[in-house]
Amino acid sequence: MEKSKKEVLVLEDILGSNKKIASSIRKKLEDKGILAANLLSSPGSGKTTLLEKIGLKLKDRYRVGVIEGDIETERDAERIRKIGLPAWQITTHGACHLEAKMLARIFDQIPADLNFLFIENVGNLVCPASFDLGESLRFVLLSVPEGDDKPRKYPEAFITSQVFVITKADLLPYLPFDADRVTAEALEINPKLEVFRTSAITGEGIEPLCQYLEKKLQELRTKNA
Ligand SMILES: Nc1nc2c(ncn2[C@@H]2O[C@H](COP(=O)(O)OP(=O)(O)OP(=O)(O)O)[C@@H](O)[C@H]2O)c(=O)[nH]1
Ligand SMILES: [Mg+2]
Repeated sequence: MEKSKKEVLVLEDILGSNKKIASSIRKKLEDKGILAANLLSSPGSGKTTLLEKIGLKLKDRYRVGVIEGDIETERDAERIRKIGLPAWQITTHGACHLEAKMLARIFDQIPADLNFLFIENVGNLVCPASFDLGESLRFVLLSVPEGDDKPRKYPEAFITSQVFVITKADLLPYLPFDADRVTAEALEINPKLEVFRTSAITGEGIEPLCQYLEKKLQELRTKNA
């Protein structure tokens, strides 16, 4: 059903004000040398698990923090705290995505000396794509059990991301998921995507992803120097 003119105007207003808050957050974070990454994907595709694996690798050398977005519960933040990282839970109480104003409300709690700030968005491959949170990098995750037909069905998440992570790669031998085809399709939609395959079970792809993040942090430091 087509949106009415009034609905379109309201949406433009919400996205416009979100963009302003996000731009101010991005400037504050980048000025402090904090690299922020916003993770988008369907529920259960492995966002928190990937953050646990990356966090464990990075935490000896860098200061890492995580903002967790969920509709309800503090479960993901508790998982992150268990591995020794600070985590701030935002519960949206029904909203299917995080908005920049939600981050602005907790911004004072984020230590200024962080190197990496990961933001796990609410599990949803649709709405989060429209809301800039002031991140420097956006990740879209797709897990092997979800199927390899998703990039063209949910293009916005792929168009607006810089990084595409195929998660649960350990399941490739058991499921009809063509990783090469899905990679090619994602790159047709957005040729600039950096593509990684990861598995939390075998550890595949975690090190290259950490190296990429370190490279991006270095680029931010060079820009700030
Ligand atoms: N086989 C396999 N299972 C995984 C992998 N990564 C995560 N899982 C499992 O997938 C399930 C969901 O993982 P989560 O990390 O909680 O997923 P999520 O995207 O954070 O979920 P929401 O926060 O609810 O959106 C858990 O049972 C994980 O153990 C992986 O690499 N391989
Ligand atoms: Mg999670």
